[in-house]
Amino acid sequence: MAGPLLTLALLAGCTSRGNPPSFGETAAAASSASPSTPATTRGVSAPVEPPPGPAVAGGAITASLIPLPVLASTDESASFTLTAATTIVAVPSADARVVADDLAALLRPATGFPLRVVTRSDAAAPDDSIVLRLDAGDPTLGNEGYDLTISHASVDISANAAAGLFYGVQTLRQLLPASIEVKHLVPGPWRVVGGRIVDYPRFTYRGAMLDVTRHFFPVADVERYIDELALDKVNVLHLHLSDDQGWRLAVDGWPNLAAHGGASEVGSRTGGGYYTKADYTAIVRYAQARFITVVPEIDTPGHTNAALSSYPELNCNGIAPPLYIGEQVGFSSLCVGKAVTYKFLDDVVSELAALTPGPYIHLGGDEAHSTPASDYVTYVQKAAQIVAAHGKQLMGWAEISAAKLSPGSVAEYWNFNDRGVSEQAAVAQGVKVVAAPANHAYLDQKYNNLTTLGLNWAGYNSVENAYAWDPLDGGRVSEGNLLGVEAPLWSETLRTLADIQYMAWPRMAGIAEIGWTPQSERSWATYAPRLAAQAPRWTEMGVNFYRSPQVAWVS
Ligand code: TNX
Repeated sequence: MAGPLLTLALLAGCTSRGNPPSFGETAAAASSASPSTPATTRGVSAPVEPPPGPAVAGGAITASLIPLPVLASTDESASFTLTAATTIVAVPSADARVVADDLAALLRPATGFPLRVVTRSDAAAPDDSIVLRLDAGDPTLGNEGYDLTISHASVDISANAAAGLFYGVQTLRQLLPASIEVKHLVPGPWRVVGGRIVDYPRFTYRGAMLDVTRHFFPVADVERYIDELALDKVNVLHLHLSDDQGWRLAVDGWPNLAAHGGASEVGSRTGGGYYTKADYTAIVRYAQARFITVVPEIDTPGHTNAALSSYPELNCNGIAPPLYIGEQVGFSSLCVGKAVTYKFLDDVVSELAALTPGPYIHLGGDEAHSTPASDYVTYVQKAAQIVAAHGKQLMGWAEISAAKLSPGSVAEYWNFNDRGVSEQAAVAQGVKVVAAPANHAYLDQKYNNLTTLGLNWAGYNSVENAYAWDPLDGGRVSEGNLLGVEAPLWSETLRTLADIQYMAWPRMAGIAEIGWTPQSERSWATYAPRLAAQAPRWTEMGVNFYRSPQVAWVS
């Protein structure tokens, strides 16, 4: 199959994202889209009359896409229309079949089409089909890349691995009319503009963090957020499962953590909640089905009031503090000198590791202002050994790089006020960084002075500000030092799914694009219109996004 050089040759006519003038072409093509675009046919199908108004989100294939693909070419003379006779073909493996079945399930409610799914061993695309092939054979695509061709006769997506097929499907989804997202029958036509996309991510870690401690969110809310994240090719959900205000996961060996420590949240000693092991497993599986890896966080040695309140022996003074429902940080610490601290940690990590298929266990490590500095280093090194003993890699907030870390560890950089010191301490010992600087990536920071939800200690974080930054941090770190990016959503002020959505969207889409699209190809000027095009889709999906005045939203 096509190797990298052949791929480049095949794409000679493509719009290269490496060529800035091509954005001019893209914009021109987008603005030339009109309702009078001729109806197209393919195979033996009869001509389909376009409805009044644009049938596709814009002329250029990239007009409605987030993240922006690496390479894209538009062929407006060759659109594909989904019909009642369209077949979805998986070639050749069970992995492709799973993605094909999911695609059919996604497309059936709005179209009302049967969309038969078949598995074939040969790569030929029958007319009127969407073909998902696990035979790309192109190493440049990696495990997450895909090669998508849309012609009159078929939509053809090939990839090296199922994740790539899934991302090709998310792109196809964004190319279809927004009403494909609704769960009841709506009139088509279901047309996608012709062309080709060859695409793969910049970073392997493209994360969202959700704080379920300051306020607790039930499984169904987390699953809705996962659905929304998957559309933008986010592949990590970091769950912040413990903090001063609440402990959110049942642990068999330490039942009081959830029973007592799970009862509080900000503003309430009788609210809160926690995930049973079955709940947590349901979230992990739901995410996995969308190629999202869950990274669980048990925040230690600080941010532990809920644990100390549940088991006073973890406190140096042996006294249980009351449950905490305020918003302060930095006042609690596990007792670093006590053996029981490591018995506790070992039990928690053991159970968590058994429930978590992903490689990372995040042990927090932020803002441990009540832990003496030397104790902090001792603690992190012991905690790292515990994580390793359970077959996982340690992840922590970048403060952990004050300790000696093993190479597979990951430091999450949030504190932009330290001017890169904590991330460089990680890099200096060969540890990779996930960039989550609070002044750009924090989704809990207010958009502006009119935002009623959220905090603003890191400054206002407008939609443009959350997009227009480079995770290389002005050259403090190099591309190779970064595992990826993440957007944390802290929940001191957030109580409902609608609150989560309002703070996450549209900014999360920008972080997703930073994680996927090469830095050189990104600009606010070309991003803003594509972001604007998400409005109808998010509306159909029921996403309560913030209609920032920085964006000329498509109505
Ligand atoms: C800082 S950033 C925290 C959280 C708060 C957040 C609020 C970090 C690692 N810790 O405990 O929730 O600010 O924005």
